[in-house]
Amino acid sequence: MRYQAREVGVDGRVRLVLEGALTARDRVGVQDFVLLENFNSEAAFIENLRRRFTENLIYTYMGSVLVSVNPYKDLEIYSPQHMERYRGVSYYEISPHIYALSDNTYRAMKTSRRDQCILISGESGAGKTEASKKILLYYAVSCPAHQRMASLRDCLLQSTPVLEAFGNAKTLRNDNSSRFGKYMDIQFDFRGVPVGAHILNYLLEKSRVVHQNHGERNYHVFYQLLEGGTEEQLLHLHLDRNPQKYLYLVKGNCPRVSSMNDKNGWKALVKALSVIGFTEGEVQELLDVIGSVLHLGNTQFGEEEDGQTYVTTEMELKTLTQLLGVDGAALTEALTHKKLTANGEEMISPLTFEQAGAARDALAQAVYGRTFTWLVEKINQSLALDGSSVIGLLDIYGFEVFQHNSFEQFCINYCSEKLQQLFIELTLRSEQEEYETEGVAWEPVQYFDNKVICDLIEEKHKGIISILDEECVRPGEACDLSFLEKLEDTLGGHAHFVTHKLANGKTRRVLGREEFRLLHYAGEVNYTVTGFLDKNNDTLYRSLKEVMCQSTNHIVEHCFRRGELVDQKRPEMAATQFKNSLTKLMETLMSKEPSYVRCIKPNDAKQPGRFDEVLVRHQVKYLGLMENLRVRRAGFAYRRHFEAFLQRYKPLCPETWPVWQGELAEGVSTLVQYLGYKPEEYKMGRYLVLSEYPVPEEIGVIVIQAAWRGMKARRRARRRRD
Ligand code: AD9
Ligand code: MG
Repeated sequence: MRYQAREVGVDGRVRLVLEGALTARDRVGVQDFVLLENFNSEAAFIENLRRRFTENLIYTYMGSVLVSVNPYKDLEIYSPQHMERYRGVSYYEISPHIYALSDNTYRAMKTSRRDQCILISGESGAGKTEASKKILLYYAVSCPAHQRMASLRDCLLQSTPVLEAFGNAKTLRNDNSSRFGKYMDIQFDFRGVPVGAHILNYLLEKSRVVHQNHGERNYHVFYQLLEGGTEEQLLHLHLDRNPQKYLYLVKGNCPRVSSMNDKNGWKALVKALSVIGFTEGEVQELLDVIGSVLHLGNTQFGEEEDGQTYVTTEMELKTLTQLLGVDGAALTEALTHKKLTANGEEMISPLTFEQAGAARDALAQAVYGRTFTWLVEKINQSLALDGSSVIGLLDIYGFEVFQHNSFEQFCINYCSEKLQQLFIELTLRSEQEEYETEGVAWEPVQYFDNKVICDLIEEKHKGIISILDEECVRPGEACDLSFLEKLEDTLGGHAHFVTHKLANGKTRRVLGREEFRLLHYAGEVNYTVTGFLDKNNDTLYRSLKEVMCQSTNHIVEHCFRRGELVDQKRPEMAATQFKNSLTKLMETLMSKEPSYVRCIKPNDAKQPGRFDEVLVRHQVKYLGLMENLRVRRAGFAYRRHFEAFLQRYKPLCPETWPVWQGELAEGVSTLVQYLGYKPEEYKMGRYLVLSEYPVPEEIGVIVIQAAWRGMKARRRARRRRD
């Protein structure tokens, strides 16, 4: 039996009958790639995406994976009425939607009592964050809630504008690019009521605070404050509305973004902070921190003839010390000198002009980065309550390539590799292994396994991160270039690693002497090693930490703990910390039942209605969508243990209802034959029944209802007779 699905549009109109209505299908394509006649053809796959995109049908299924194409315009498909339409409805009854995936995941959590997670992937600007916001909205609005849970719902929704203001920025790829990773656990009680949540944040791109590439901006919050803050607030912070006055905001030469309204962003942020429960005092201190970062950026140094460095911007420094709540003289001293401890004795040594500038930038990054973590902690406090089941939601930075790629892109793209690895692990590989275990005849589908690139980056002793760490602690002349040399020595000849040196001693012109190229699963990226060591070391002079520890601003004081000063152990370096947190994240995700949203970016111009086939084809390729489809098509997307299958569907067949006395496998066979499955549409494994389609549950419901009605009618008739 092949389920005949109509595509009921989100507007409620029937758009197409999948089987048969060829004219409609020609126009809007198929709603599940599994139904594509020519499922081996990449051209047919992309044509299907294009047709749907043209009709504003941005979602398409591939079995239970949801493929989403960024429309770059607001579609009227996310209202509460749309949510209502998707609640409790089977996948195939209505047009594919992010709400359908959210609802199915929710129901799977409730019925199976297994923790779920939704993994959203795709390159920068493909629509991951928008997708995660829609999912969150769905749970916050459409799940059953108690009166007292209303505040939790508000906090959940309001966490987004806060984290976006502080953690998102305009890049060349995306006007609202996430510069941090976010994993959120939404906790539900045994009735399915959301009762709490917890956010984990991953590596914020701190370097953006002090430097932006051309055409990019610093974090939204700075522009929002200058544009939307009240006169009194700006007066108190000694800030001017013109972002051009702040050196930390001018590097990208892009103070305004047409798609962003900073004033409204500020209003949303202030409201969100208040809903989440930030006190007025906390908000004021938070503003002081934001203002202090801008003043720090304008703090300049001069050089005496004897080489001594001094602060030239006295007024800036005065405001800075007021806002940070620290001693002015101590801060000046710490910005221009460093403390060294040798043989138990403390020595003060002056910083050069360049070193003082670097110390200032390191302080700005530390203050901002730690404040961001404090914000996440505060939000978590407002959401904290444990539930019995969890839906995890992962929205993390997407693969990105710029003209100039540094340590940050290296970490972001490494993260993308790990997520792809997880996808392969959980879909392509495990599905195929399951056929073997089940003893089902199967023709293996070939796919590119990016483990080789993950290993190249993270392997102990030999991987790029290990080599970087070693170089960071090597005494003597270690520098970015010596790191590159080490990479060449250890990894030269690796199929996914390239530098300007060729094996025959000649040089490769296309790469600079400070660059290495990684052949990522999603494309080639040239990384410039400049700054790798510093960024990985992520050091802040001890004397600056000491000053910050004494701050009267509670946020700063909380962020710079005295314990840090006495701790002799060297903290893990940035890349290793990131690697370890990703490993933990992968473990968390592996322990849950995954659902996938694969986001596709239709064009690089961020414009609606433009479908760039070359760009889309590239994404379809590296996301492994064709392989994914082949696995689904060649195999059986739906699988159930015999017992669970019988238990659920036995009312549909008179021979298995109410009790099946024989062998489980025999009962399942009887049932599927009764349901009209053709032999090629299902397979019996050792313990599982595998089928191309799920038994449409609504059929079950209708039949059960009919049976009940029949039974009741018979009873009534009997009563009347009696
Ligand atoms: V990054 O890796 O964080 O740089 P994302 O998160 O994948 O990236 P994002 O969700 O921020 O991309 O989407 C980029 C922009 O596309 C948004 O700011 C919207 O303007 C636009 N977008 C994305 N999805 C939708 C949508 N479903 N409806 C309307 C959308 N616009
Ligand atoms: Mg994002």
